[in-house]
Amino acid sequence: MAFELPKLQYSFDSLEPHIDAKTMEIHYGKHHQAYVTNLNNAIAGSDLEKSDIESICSGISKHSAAVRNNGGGHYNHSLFWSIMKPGGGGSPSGALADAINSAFGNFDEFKSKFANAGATRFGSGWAWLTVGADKKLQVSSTPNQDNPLMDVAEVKGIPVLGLDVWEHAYYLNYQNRRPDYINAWWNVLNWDEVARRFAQATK
Ligand code: MN3
Repeated sequence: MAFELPKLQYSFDSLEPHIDAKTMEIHYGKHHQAYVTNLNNAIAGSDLEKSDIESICSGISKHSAAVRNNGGGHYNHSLFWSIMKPGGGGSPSGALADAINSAFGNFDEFKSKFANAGATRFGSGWAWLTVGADKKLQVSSTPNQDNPLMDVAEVKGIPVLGLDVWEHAYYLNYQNRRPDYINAWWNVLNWDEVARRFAQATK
């Protein structure tokens, strides 16, 4: 069973003005599609065709660079679309809010730490909020299309929130102003989905 581009649950223009329609169209339809196509090509005829994407990531050191880059790209973008929504933003509640306060002091401290992880990631990569082996929340970043599920990641954990800081995610609207993109991105966050992932990762 080949990997497929997940269906986007909202229209390209519905995250405006924070993320513009053209960026969404190209990012989803061209970039993510290319990761899916190239991943399928890279695993064609191998046992990995029977694996799920999480298992492929967790054993990534055993696989080719093509599987690492495109498998990571597929997992990361699938997560990214799901944790955004039109009219999102605000702040988390319940167990997720408690865990954020416990790990980072308060929500603003968390936002600042996460934004800094994204802003200071040199070149292309991702910022992450993950649940570690101790079930506590942690902030980290990864280069390229790596992610915290991968056995090569410096900080390993189960991702509940990820932010794409590749230039292709923001350049049309924000040019070189990555911090402005990160600032705006909080307005489209789907905290219900982040909370769902947190509950799954901590149960
Ligand atoms: Mn991207």
